[in-house]
Amino acid sequence: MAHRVNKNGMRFNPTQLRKLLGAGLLSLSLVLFATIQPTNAATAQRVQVTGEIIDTWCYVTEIMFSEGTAHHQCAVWCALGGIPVSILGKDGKVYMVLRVEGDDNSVANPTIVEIQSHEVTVDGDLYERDGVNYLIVNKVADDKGVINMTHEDYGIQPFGE
Ligand SMILES: [Cu+2]
Repeated sequence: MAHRVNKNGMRFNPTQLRKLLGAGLLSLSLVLFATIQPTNAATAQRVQVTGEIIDTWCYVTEIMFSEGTAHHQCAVWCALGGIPVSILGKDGKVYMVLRVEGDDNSVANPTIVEIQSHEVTVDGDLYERDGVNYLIVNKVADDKGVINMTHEDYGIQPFGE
């Protein structure tokens, strides 16, 4: 059997060498993996946001008037259907809500469906990534209900019509 002798005079047979090489590659790849982790990962910023909970699909497409009482029914159905829910902040920014008060469901989240179209003030963690504002709502600090009375001008917008 062929043996190789290392600098310290230790002998390794091919199987031992393969095991050593394997362990070396494994630790090298672990080091590389740790090194190439993205360094620009978004860091959370504690924020308080006041604004209206909106249905992003109708907000973006403008297929139906997307705010206030006129849109409330549609907004609830859109949220239940899995359309991402956001807050249209009084600062003019849109915050995509990823989670509300520890609720793990981001789709058809019952907590957010119940406050759809409401004007709220929330405390949360803001992640700004590539131009998008993502918000993890830790607490709904104030809930004024649906106070944007748009149905007087636009009528009630039924879902799916
Ligand atoms: Cu809608």
